[in-house]
Amino acid sequence: MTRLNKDFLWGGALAAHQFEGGVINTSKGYSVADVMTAGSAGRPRRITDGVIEGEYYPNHMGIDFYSHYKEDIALLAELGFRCFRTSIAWSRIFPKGIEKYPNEEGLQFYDDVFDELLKYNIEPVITLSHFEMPYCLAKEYGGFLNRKTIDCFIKFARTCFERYKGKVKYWMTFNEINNQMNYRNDIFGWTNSGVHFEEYENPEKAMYQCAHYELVASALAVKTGHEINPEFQIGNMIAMVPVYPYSCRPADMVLQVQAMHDKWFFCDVQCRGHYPNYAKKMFERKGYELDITQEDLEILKEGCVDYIGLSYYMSNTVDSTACRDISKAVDSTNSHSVKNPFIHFSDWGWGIDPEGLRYALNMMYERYEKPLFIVENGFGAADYMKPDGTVEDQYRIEYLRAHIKEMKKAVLEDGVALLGYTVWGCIDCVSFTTGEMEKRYGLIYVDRDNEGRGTYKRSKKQSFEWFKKVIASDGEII
Ligand code: BGP
Repeated sequence: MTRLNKDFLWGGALAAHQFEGGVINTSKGYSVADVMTAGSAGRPRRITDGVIEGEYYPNHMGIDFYSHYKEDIALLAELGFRCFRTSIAWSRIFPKGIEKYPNEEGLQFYDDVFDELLKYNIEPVITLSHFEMPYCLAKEYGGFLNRKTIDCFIKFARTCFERYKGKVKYWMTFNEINNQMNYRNDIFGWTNSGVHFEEYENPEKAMYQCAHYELVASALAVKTGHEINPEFQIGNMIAMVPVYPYSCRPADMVLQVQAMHDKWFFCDVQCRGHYPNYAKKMFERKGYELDITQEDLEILKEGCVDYIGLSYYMSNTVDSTACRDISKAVDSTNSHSVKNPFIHFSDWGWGIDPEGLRYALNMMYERYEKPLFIVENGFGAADYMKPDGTVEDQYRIEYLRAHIKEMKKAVLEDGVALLGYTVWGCIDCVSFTTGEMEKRYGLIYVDRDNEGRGTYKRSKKQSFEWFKKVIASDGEII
């Protein structure tokens, strides 16, 4: 058997802030992502205090899905997509995050998008918050460092669940909730929690407090969703970056286990409904007395996820004998991180490791025995459109092929329960980390450059026809 089941959810993924546009001249409020400038020539994105005139904010236009959604969804249907993952921009529904009533124009937009998807039998897979907290909540409330933000999130989640209960079955709470473990990199704390952790006396402690409130918000959303529609499948979403020991030196093995704790932390709570012992011990050791109530612990218990959504792009490696400046380490969450000599790296330094996907899926399934859903995997490259309008992205085909092969082994040989696979950035969009258009992931090219120039015209890349065949053959022809 080399085919996956007919009900396997093949598709693509995007996030509201990276492709919708429709920020200016609509009723949408600014989100935390909307106040981030584009980076350029290796310079990181900057988080500005509000929207400042004269600065360039690439997310404001995205690729203008807001006005192209019918054309775009028709292309996804042509690919044979069975699902499409996107997010609901929180600040389109509650522009400031604190309003009493939701914004009807925003709600209607997603009704239109979901109706269009369902017209082609494409199942919407929806992330409630993909780095899209209303800017006002971050600014006025201090984001998830404030317990009140939980209520704001739940009001938003409840509104979405009630409004779309007949249209959406698959949900996820927060995108890559574990990114903020990397709290030294400002954009992760900002986009996950609306907080600049480095401004706090103990940034790590601040991060764990935010993490707790977010975990409570996530569990409460799962509970609320199930009350509204017991048929809902509500998952979490983590960035899965498996860590390898550099050698079989016992100290490397122990280090790998410790490094993986950072990767598992959020997922452990969301899947098991309680804090793992290694975290409790760490809080104790470091003297972190967090605001965690008995009621919170009950909520965590009652709000375990139905499935685990994951992104997979790369693996990392740790070496107990190496200890470097954390800001220069390959993985800035770990000072022992080193380059893996057995894998190649993309132009952006992301380690290409297809077998790591099989390894990760096995590890996760064995740990939790819950269905998994690969909701992001893809290859960022500076694609070139030839004068005749074609884009030959053979390197992307190779990347996806290699990963799909390993995914199939995990399902067909190892017995991992997997709901589906969505290619990240199936239509070119604004890159999250760089804020540029140049780092493209799409099967569909969009004529827009780093400065926002271009016609927004969509064109099929070479990978378009290839992926279409993969889906049509249930993954047999890759
Ligand atoms: C994940 C995010 C996405 C996405 C992707 C690729 O971390 O969930 O939003 O952008 O990574 O990252 P980038 O665009 O920085 O290459």
